[in-house]
Amino acid sequence: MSKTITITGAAGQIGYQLAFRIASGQLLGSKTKVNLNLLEITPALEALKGVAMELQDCSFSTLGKVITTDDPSIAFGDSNFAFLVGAKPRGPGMERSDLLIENAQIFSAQGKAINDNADQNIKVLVVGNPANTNALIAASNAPDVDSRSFSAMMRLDHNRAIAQLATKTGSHSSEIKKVVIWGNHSTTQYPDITHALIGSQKATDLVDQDWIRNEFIPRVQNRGAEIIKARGLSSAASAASAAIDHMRDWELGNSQDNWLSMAIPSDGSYGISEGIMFSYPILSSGGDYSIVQGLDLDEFSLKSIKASEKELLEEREAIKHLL
Ligand code: NAX
Repeated sequence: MSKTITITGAAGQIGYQLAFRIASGQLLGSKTKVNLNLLEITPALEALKGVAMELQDCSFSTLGKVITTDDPSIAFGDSNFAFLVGAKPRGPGMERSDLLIENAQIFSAQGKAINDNADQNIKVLVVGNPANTNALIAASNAPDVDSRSFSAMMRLDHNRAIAQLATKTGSHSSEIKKVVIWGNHSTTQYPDITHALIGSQKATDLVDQDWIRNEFIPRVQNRGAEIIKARGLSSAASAASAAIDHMRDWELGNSQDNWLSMAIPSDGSYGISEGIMFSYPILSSGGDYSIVQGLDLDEFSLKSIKASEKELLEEREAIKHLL
């Protein structure tokens, strides 16, 4: 069996991690051959060639063909899985609205290329920021592909929340279940541990509200900035790892006593406006996902979720001409 996987921005920091992990079988296992279609902007094609040469030099048993290109219609040709990582970074003096619009153009073109060239059952994960709204734009420019095939990455935030809770409680991350990140991949996201379990104990019995509200939540919301301060560069290996976790669990399913956090097109669940790419607690099985329904949300949770929804609605308003 072989699958075609597209990575955009493949010569960038995250792309450089992602390509090798996927090529070595860490996404689809050792029995599936992967063909990699790597997309970059024209000035980065030479660097991308170098990435392809290194991939070749690994002699991975799971790697099939590697294509390098600056043409989205080639990059998304027959693609089964797409990681949309390449995006325009925020430059000095650039407003958030300019960033939204510049990226909107990239993701509308890529949405069209997916529509016209990819496998119709493709799964798309948008990593490039502003990820949720970029995913919305890509989905709305691919009218022949089910919008549920598009998602944005919240898994890094999800993994960060688990790691913080594990450190605080002296437990291992593998013991922690039912953590959720609601909303937007931005500082308005709501990391929620009100339903979380550590082993068989409720997380909220092991940590106090003061820590949750004044340390845990802001720490997870601002972890990206903390990494930049320490490393001088933004998160890359952890982001690539989270991207693989997201796509693998979506395709292969996750343990049904645990939840994922994925930004997916809202269907109105929990009173969130339909259509925006909102992160919910998710269960995945048989290559499809569902939103965990019926959770009790306290007043603080509802307020936090609504604040993130408001930001996503404002982002949608700023790029509505491209939808
Ligand atoms: P880099 O600047 O290292 O790499 C981005 C690459 O994308 C560059 O090589 C660039 O040439 C390429 N590119 C730009 N426009 C393109 C286009 N139209 N088509 C194809 N390629 C294009 O950034 P990196 O650190 O890899 O981060 C990539 C994106 O991920 C950024 O937007 C970043 O903000 C975002 N992140 C999202 C995260 C999430 O959790 N959703 C976390 C990590 C990361 O910050």
